Amino acid sequence: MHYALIPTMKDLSFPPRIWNPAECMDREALNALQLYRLKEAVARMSIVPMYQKKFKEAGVSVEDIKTLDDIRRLPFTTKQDLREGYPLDYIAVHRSEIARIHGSSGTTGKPTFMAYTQEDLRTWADLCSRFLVAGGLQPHHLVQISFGYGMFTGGFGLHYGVENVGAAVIPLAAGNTPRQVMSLMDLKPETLICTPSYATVIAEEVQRQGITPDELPLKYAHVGSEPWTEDMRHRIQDAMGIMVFDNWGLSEAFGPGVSGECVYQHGMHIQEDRFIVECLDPDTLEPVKPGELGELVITSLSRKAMSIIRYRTRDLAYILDEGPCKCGRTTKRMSRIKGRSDDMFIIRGVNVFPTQIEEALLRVKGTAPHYVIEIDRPGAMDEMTVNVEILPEYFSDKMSDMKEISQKIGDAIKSVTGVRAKLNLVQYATLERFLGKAKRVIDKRKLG
Ligand code: DLL
Repeated sequence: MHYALIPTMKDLSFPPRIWNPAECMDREALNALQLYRLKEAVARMSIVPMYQKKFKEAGVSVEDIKTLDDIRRLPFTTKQDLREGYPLDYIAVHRSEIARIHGSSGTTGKPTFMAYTQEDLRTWADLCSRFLVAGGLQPHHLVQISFGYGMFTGGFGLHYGVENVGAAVIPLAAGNTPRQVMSLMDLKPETLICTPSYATVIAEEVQRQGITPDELPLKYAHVGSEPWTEDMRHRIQDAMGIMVFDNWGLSEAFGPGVSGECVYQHGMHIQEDRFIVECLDPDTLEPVKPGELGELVITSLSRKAMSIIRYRTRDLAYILDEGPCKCGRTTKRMSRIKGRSDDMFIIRGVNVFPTQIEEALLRVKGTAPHYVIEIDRPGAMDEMTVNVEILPEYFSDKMSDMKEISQKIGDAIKSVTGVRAKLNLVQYATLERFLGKAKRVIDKRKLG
């Protein structure tokens, strides 16, 4: 019934700017489809002992899901639940139906495994194709994938998403940055795919080799997998003369492909026919209003191997309080991820996110986009030291010569976060470079 309400491919122009007509459904049809698939997901997961127990404890079954609001009757799933179900107790298909296994990066603990059926892999490729096309990918394009391949979902996920569009892949993977630039110059891909922090490293190598934005054939980059800021976007765009798009996802819900930006770069379109994304107050677990920051809680509606129910992502963002986008997509949009609740640190009673420090640093002319935040408690009080690289033309061995820039950085951090930080201005190219997700915070309180 619901499929008939989706516009057909014939309604769309070629070359495609919208990959899947499901991105442009009208709200009523979309809600009907979501409800149908939510019931399917609950029924599917009801055979998994972990969910049987959870549904029983919550006193809810598939028959109770009558409207979309009834999602709130369903229990949450946490990373801890998946850890307890190690290695794959939470899947809803027979082992023989598994087509691939990936692992979460384990940024904040033991890795967890994620299974996919053949159908899941096709759905996932389609999801990745959607945001790639939204950000300019065309079937005749060439794409350089500079994500790690392997258990991490970034490499393979995007690889099949690109091929699904009919475009070609250079599966270069992360590392050997001079070779990345050689490939950009010689094979001339239109699109680059990597983490935002690795994009800054590639951009830096482009500049080091004296290549101007006009000489670089690259047009677009799709970056994701870690928090980053609007200022970082501008730095990467300006250095390479390209457009950079954000995309969000997590291995518990396929991987990349849950949401992504279109050419208007104004919020990430959520693939609502495949996911329900709630934005909740992390303390009360009540929904927050559009425009208000909350924790994203995700239900994966149609993943056959594991339709995760109300998964607490710990990612903080907000749903945009706006209607359909100029690009024609009707799906809800979300802001960039402001931070993860488990990345947040408290300095003298004030909550601080690494992205706030990034925002402050990059506002100041002369800083390079490379920094490390150290937290320590030498006495009774927490202390935050921000190590940041200064570009060669602004750097001096004498601290007294750098008073002005130091003052500006200190003030910017104070104005963005509300706290004063100790600063350590270091020479350009002395801090660690990251090929994948950057590690921005060293919490010495947890080490000792
Ligand atoms: O990082 C999936 C992915 C790969 C997304 C490639 C985008 C591109 P995990 O390793 O399971 O999966 O890590 C998921 O990474 O909960 C966020 O905290 C963070 N994250 C992912 N995308 C973004 C983004 C992949 N665009 C975790 N902005 C998520 C900020 C992001 N954080």
